[in-house]
Order: sequence, then C-alpha cells, then structure tokens
Amino acid sequence: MLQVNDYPISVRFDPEVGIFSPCIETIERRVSDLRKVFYDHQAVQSILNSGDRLIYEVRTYPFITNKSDMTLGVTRIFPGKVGDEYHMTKGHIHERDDQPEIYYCVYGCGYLLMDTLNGQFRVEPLESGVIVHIPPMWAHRVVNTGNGLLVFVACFHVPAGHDYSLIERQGFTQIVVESYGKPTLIPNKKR
Ligand code: S6P
Ligand code: ZN
Repeated sequence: MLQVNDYPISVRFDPEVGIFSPCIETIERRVSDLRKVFYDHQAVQSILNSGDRLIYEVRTYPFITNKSDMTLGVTRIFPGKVGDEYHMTKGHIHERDDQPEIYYCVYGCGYLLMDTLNGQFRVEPLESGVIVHIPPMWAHRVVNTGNGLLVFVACFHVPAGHDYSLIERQGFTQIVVESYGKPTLIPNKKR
C-alpha cells in the first residue's frame, strides 16, 4: 500500500551515477525479461546460455497525496547489443487513454521510439538535456545506442497503468540496429 503524504518531499539525484535516493522501488530488467522483445531469438538464447545480463534498471518514487499521484522514475539503460539490436526498454502504452508522460534525458545517447494504435510513428533522438512530452496513447520505448549509460527521468501518474502486451506481440514500427558501425533505424518485420 503506497503511503499518503501531503507534505513536500525531496530526493537527491546523483548525476554521476544516475541514481536518486531514497527511492521506493527498484526494478531490474534482464535479457530473459526481454526475450520476446529482441528480434534475434538466437542471440537472446546464446546470451542466456552464458548468463542473464542486466539491460536496465528503473527506480521509482510515487508521491501520493490525498489529491494527487505523481510518480518520479529514473531509468538507467546499460550499453550493449543483443545480436545487432541495441539495448532498450521493453516499451509500453499507458492503459488509461488520458495519461501523458514527460521524459528528460540526463545523459547518454539514443532514441525515443513512439507509436500510436492507428499506425503513426515518431522518433526523438535523445541526448543530454532533451526533454520530450509523450502524449496519451503513444506507446514508448528508449534505445541506448551509445557506449555508456543512458539515463532519463520520467514523470507520470500512478493510475496511468502499463500495458506491455501489445508491444511484446508486435514491437514498434521500427527497430534500432547497428549497421556498418552506426545506429540505424530499420522497419520491424513483425509489423
Ligand atoms: C513509466 C515510464 C518509465 C518506464 C521505464 C522502463 O510510465 O515510461 O518509467 O517504465 O523507462 O520501461 P518499461 O517499458 O520497461 O516500463
Ligand atoms: Zn510510460
């Protein structure tokens, strides 16, 4: 049960590591959690045969008052690839159709992929200082194409809800792979 607190609260963010504290919950997502999400299932299997490495972590703090429910989330995506596809978040769409979100990229480089249910697709390049508003009903995923951590801060409401099923089934319109040594967006064959 989330604690209600009507008083101001602050947390301290350490930009060196991309971690704030105190935090209420930390979620880790490993290759096994994204086994259906990366397109190259053989590459997934060969990684799993030698260990289940961490792809990203999310730290959250839901600030619950008697009248509001804003959550702070910080995601750290580790660098790397599964096959030729870069490390990325699972991706989701909010369950409620009136729930937007704001992302602030603290450092790293990559892409924010966004899809609607009726086939619109947008890509926003991410680097230190970029802030993106994700409107309601745009599915979202962040891809880390750099050699270091990609860290971003998110703000969203608790009741937004997270639906992963659609993205797990069909992915986004495009995927991001390394081609000739460079991050490249290509059509997703599942679509
Ligand atoms: C929540 C927000 C982020 C993501 C996080 C991990 O609405 O978009 O905090 O939860 O970046 O991504 P995912 O797709 O595994 O939830
Ligand atoms: Zn979200």
